[in-house]
Amino acid sequence: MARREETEQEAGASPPAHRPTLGVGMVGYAFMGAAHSQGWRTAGHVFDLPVRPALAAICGRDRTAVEAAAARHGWAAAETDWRALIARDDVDLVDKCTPGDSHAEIAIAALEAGKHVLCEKPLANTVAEAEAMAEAAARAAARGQVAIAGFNYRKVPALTYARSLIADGRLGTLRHVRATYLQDWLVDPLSPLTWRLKREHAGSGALGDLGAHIVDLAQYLAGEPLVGVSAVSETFVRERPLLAGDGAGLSGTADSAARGAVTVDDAALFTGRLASGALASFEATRMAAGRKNALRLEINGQLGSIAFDLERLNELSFHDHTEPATTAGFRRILVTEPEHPYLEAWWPPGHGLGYEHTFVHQARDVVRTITEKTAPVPSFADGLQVQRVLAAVEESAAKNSVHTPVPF
Ligand code: SOE
Repeated sequence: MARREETEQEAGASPPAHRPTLGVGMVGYAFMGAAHSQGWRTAGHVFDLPVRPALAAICGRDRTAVEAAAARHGWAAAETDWRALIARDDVDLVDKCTPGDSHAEIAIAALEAGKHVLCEKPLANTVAEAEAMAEAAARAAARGQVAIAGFNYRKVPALTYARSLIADGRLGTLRHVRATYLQDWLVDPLSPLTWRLKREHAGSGALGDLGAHIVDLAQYLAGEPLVGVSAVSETFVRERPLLAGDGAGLSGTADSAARGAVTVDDAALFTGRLASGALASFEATRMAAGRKNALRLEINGQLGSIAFDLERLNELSFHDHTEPATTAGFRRILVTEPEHPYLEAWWPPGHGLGYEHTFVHQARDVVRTITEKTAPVPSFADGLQVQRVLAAVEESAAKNSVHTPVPF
């Protein structure tokens, strides 16, 4: 870590000067790059951290675009070669925000160069890549380096709190996990063929993009792994217009007439079994008209249930089944008290947080993990476990692609 002390001039009015810095180098500057930038920029201002994240350099292939991103998001320098970014003395941690096809190569190179790594989800495009990353992370851990997978929704205070309720036994033995993640940005068949729709770049479609989140959350909240799955998936729109320009956002602008093949799923539905025997169901789709970012979870146990909806992320519904039936029922907990996870540093009760705060919490946790030398969570091993589930889902969906008629 750069033990360079920042000067008053560099630090500005806040956060407090003379704190050592953790130099961050980010690869990628589109949607996730912008979200992670906000996290790194804000964490040291909101949380009382022993070292302050310093936005050392950002990297992208297009010089003009990456310089614009550096200026917009507050990065001190811009690089066009990720190897040069990793080699910089002022970079202690490499944050990977590019498509999955480059995760393994860059993350492993960064770890071997002695840097800490934060890598966006899904950890990789294949199990083999994720295994190589987990092995590199284990070798690096022995040298005191940290490798963390970017499952940011674990950092929603209501979900972190739900995890503690479940770990404390408030739900008793778990019976059901029900998880859906619904978006609608591919409903329009003329929405163009971005990298997210190409297997060679994204690995899979809604499954890896959205399913990875709910698989991770199910395992994180339940505190146990999925041990078997059965799946169906579909690509409803098999050809889409080619992209005009680089299409950094979700959908981008379509070119005129030319079409290309969509090589990933639009939707994946699967059921599974957790190690304890609880049953789980999952639905990940970008074809749910009207649903923008609807991540919903319900978990039922012998003693109670919790329910969560990302579109109302400051709330957690909790039903305590040990209460008299006449008064029991789901009640809404507003997760904005200073005693709730991460809330001690934010606004007074009821003032609420949003999507971007998950990235601030992620940055805070990465810094604390490095400085307090605690085990990284979620680790690359956790990311690998999710990758194995995604691969099992794809395998099962491939077998189920021929519909077996059900006799009446
Ligand atoms: C697009 O579907 C996307 O940005 C995902 O890639 C993110 O992981 C999710 O948090 C929001 O939706």
